[in-house]
Amino acid sequence: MNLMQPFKSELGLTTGIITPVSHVIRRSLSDMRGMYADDAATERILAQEGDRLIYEVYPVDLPEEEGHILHSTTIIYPGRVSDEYHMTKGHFHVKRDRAEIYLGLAGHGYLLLQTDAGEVSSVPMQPGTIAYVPPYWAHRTVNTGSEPFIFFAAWPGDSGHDYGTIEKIGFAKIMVERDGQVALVANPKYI
Ligand code: S6P
Ligand code: ZN
Repeated sequence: MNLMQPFKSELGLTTGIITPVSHVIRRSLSDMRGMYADDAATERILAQEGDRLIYEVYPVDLPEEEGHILHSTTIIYPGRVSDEYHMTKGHFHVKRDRAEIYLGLAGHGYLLLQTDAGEVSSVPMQPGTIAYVPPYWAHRTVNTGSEPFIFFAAWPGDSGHDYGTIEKIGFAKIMVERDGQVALVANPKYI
């Protein structure tokens, strides 16, 4: 057995940054082409304003193996593409029965979940909210506020990430601003 030594990381509760920084995953609008409902709006923003940063992930460096508990923070910057709020790509776990825990640290948003059968659930999140992603649910987070939405996540080391299914079919519902309110509406592009 290869015995790992105990260690710790420091989490900036207001910044969401975990140190030491092993690596940072940055997703810009161009990384999410085709994921927002309004493709024309995506292309307009890219042409007129450039490639805006949508979210960043700060992971703790650990082996992606059974027995470990992977953990990270996600910072979703505020904004919209047309009327649709900034969000993560969203994924199923490759091992579909692997659950996950999210803890809201700053800002406001929603956890959107969807099953293989297309059932959708939405969980509002604010600082202090512990949101549970049960086995078999794809998950995406959305910043519906005007500040960065920051949360901590922990999940089993052997979960794996399946992005392809969501890239192909999308989420059945999207979070948009309608008449100044946050609304969960049918995704016109959902297959
Ligand atoms: C990992 C966990 C989160 C996300 C992160 C970015 O299982 O759910 O750390 O990776 O919020 O979202 P995505 O969908 O781009 O991985
Ligand atoms: Zn996950």
